[in-house]
Amino acid sequence: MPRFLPILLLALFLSPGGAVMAQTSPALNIVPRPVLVRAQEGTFTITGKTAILYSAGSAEMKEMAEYLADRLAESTGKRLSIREGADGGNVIVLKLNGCGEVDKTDEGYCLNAGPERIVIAAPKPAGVFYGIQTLRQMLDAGGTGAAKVPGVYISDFPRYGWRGISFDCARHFHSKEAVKRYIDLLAYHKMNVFHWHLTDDQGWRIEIQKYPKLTSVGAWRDEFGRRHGGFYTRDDVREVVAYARSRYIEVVPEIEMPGHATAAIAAYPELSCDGQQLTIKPEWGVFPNLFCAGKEETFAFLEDVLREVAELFPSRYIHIGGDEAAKDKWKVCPHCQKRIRDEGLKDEEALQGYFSRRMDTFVRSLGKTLIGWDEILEGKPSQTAVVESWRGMEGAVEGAAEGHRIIAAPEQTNYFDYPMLDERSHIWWMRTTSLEKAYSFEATPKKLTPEQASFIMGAECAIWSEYARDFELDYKIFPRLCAFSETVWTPGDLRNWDDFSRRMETQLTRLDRLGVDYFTPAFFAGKWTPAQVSGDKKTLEWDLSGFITKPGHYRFTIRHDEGKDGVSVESAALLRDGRAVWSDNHPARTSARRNEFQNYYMDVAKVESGKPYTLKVILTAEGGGDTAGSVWVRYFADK
Ligand code: TNX
Repeated sequence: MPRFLPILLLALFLSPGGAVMAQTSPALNIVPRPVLVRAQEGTFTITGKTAILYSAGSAEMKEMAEYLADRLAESTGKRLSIREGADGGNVIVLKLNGCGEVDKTDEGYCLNAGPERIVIAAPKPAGVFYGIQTLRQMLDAGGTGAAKVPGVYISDFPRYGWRGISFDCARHFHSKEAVKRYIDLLAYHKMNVFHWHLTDDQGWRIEIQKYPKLTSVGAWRDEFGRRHGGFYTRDDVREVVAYARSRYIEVVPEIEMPGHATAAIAAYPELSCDGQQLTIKPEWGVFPNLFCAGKEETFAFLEDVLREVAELFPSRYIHIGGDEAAKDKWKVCPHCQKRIRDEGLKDEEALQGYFSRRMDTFVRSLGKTLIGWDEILEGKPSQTAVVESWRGMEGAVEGAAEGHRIIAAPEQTNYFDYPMLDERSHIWWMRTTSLEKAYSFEATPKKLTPEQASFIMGAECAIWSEYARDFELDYKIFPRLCAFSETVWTPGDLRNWDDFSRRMETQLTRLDRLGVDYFTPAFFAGKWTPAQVSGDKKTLEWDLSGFITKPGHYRFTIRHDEGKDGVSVESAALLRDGRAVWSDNHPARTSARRNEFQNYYMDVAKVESGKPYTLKVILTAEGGGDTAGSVWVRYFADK
């Protein structure tokens, strides 16, 4: 008898007969937590003879059966046979039919596991797909053994229909393979939207046939002497969309306008107000390079682009960004000023309203619905426009009051580019978001009326990639994405931080199995004291032999801890056997703000074991040398 059975039977006994019960099995530890989990007698064992059965006559269900067979082969090493039907012993049955409560949504399912068979039933294929994810998590639970499923009845459905991530592939390009891997990880957490941030100041990442320079020029930049960039061809996009679709994930493209447009303008300078030639820089922030709202050519260009985008993405939506558009250039542009006069607009803010209303009309003419960041509210967009609230939840409250549908993505809890609390930020002003804070997110503000609340479609978390190359994405996204997935799937009254953190112990072993390099604290490698650094420039060395053990990426963090003075770092180098194998000579400092730090990244192609590795840092204490600090190391596997 499984260890948890007595507890569950007790819970079952205590709960009112027939009612939907909320308790979850301690040994299953599914994330996001299902609506109802009830233990049953017996255990199902997957053997070489187990077959997967699917509803007759459905090509989609056949594909689903194949998907399940592929995933089970990964986790159990056994490739199961597949056939049509619903009967038989030692079978996993996937079938399309209703099962009570879950029928209220398009994505609910029930899973019934007994000694003879596992049945996953759902009114729609998406539900069957989520039942499969639950089954995968049961098999990946580590402790239970990869081929055994405890007897259980699960009835489950999502709280929100929009459960997404906003994924920035513009600041740093992320390979198609990386994108597909995240799509799989989203599916594992029952998420269904991949909001693809494809254009920004630092890069244009999608091939547009009519404007080849967007990618030949706009997709590349010099990053401190190294060429960085890349883009997705039309075939890449089709491949990603199809891959996501087979995992019930809608890919929503975002083409930013009028701001965050430097890369496009670098390719086609005539799109800006002053026509100046720009270069794409590897610097972050808000830039004044907007598409010109006065010239008709700009609109013709953007409409051409969106026409191609609409053709490539079957999504019902197109995201046009709209955030952080600094209006300096519009203020002095004769074309924009003429537009303001001709259209009787109040000012440049109203001009952005004009801009987004025009794009809204065009997007609707393509048969799609526009989404914009909460800034678009200032321009009074049409009623159908969806508002994505990122500057807190004010945009959600205001937008819902005005009758707009809402996606909640408040930066305070949902931005996973912000460091975890215990890591601290290397930029003193940057917010931090702990796992617990991510878990506390609520997509529906309490002050909404029931009617307003019905406009909340759901939510997104976000990974902005100014500071994230491929190998660092896992570390930022996980485990916070697990918390997020539960905030959008699980009913609010079933959410509980202690219960979640307990289930996360199992979930982390699953992430290990999936090769996810989730957040773990860096290792302490050494420190400096005021006595060591006061006075002139000093050279400090710390032994890192114990840390540099395998190829991959290493991050060193030089951190100020105590004292009123900062330090200026002239250079950092890694020595192997006394000789530099890596160095970074760009000046950096950690100011006296407590725990401010500098990160350095080193790519190690090969490690010579047995040789001593030393980190050598040349630095000068500022002021009177009242400063103490420490050095931390973390390893990142290649992704
Ligand atoms: C704000 S969220 C932005 C992004 C940045 C992000 C950094 C939003 C609509 N705009 O452009 O990458 O902050 O966290």
